[in-house]
Amino acid sequence: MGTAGNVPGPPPRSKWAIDQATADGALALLRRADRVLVPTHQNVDADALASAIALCVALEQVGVEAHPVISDGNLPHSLTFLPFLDRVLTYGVDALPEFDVLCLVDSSDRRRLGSLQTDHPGWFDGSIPMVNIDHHVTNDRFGDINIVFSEAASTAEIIAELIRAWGVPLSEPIAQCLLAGIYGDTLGLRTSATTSRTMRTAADLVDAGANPEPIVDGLFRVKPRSSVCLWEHALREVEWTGVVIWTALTDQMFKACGAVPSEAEGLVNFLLGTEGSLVAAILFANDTGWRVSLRSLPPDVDVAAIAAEFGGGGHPRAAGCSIVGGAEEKDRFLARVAELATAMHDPTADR
Ligand SMILES: [Mn+2]
Repeated sequence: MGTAGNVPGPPPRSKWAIDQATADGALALLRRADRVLVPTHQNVDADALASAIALCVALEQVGVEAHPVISDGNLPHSLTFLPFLDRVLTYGVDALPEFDVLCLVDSSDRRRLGSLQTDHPGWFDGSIPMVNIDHHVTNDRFGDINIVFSEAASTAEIIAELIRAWGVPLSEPIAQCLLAGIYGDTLGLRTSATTSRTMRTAADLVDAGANPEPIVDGLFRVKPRSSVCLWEHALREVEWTGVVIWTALTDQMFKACGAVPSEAEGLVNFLLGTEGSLVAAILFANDTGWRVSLRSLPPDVDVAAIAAEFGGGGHPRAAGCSIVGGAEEKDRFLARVAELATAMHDPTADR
C-alpha cells in the first residue's frame, strides 16, 4: 500500500499477546478466592466499568463469584446504558461483601481508586492478593499478577483476549460490554491508539452479538440538558495561550446547571480541535486546588510525561494530574505545560 504525499502510513500492527501461563495463573488465583472484588478507578469511564462487568460475568461462567464496585460511589449518567448494572455495587451506597482477592481493571495505580482506597488503605497494601489488568503506560505493576499492555487501546481489548485465553464463551452481554469499553476509550475507533487489531476485536464482538448503536447513542450522542448548560458556562470562560487552550470548571457552575464532573469529559476533546493549540486542559476546582484533564493534539506532545511532572499520569495523548494551591499555582502550571509542550513539538512535522 502506498501513501500519498507526506501523509504518514497507518500505525504499526499491534503485537501484544497474553502469555498463556500468565492467563492460567490469573485464573487459578481468582478460582482460589471465595469472592473477588473488582473495583473501578475514580471518575469511572466506559472502559473501566464495562471491563469490570464483562470480567465478572465471564468469571461467573467458570464458577468464580466476582463483584464490580464503583470505587468513588458515582455512576455517571452516560454509563447507564451498560448491561448488568444491577450487578454493580456502588461504594458508599451498597454494602460490600467479604472478599479475599482483588482484581483491578483500567487502574494505573492503587491511588486511582478514590475513596474506597483512602477509606481502606489496608485492603491495598499487598496483604490481599491482587490481579492487575490495564493498558496505561504509567501502570506501576502493583499486582501479584500483572496483565498490562500499553499498546492496547483499551482495557476491554485485553479482557477480550483474556476471556479467549481462558476459553470462556463470548456471550452477547459480555460482547456488548467489551465493545462499549473499546468505543469509550477510542471515541468510537477514532483515536490514534486505535489499531487494526482494535478494529478486528471490535468486529469479533459485533459478530458475537454486540450492537454498536446504543453504545454510540449512550456515549456520544444522548446528553442531559445539564451538559449543554455546563458547556455553555465552560466555553464562555475559555482561555487560549496559543499553545494551551483551557477552561476551568467550578462547583458553582456544576450547581447552577445541576451537572456532575463526568459531563465535562467530552469538552476537553472539543477544545482540542482548536487550530494552533497543542494541548487542551480542563481544570476542575476542588478543595485543595484543581484536578486537571489534559489532551494533546500532535503525536509528539506527550501529556502523560507532562502530567508525570505534577505527580499524575495517563496516556501520551490523554492524561491527568492535580494542582495544589490557588491562582498563582494554576498560572505556573499552565505556563509549564505550555513550555513542555512547545519543547516536545516539532512544528515542521505539522501537516
Ligand atoms: Mn482505559
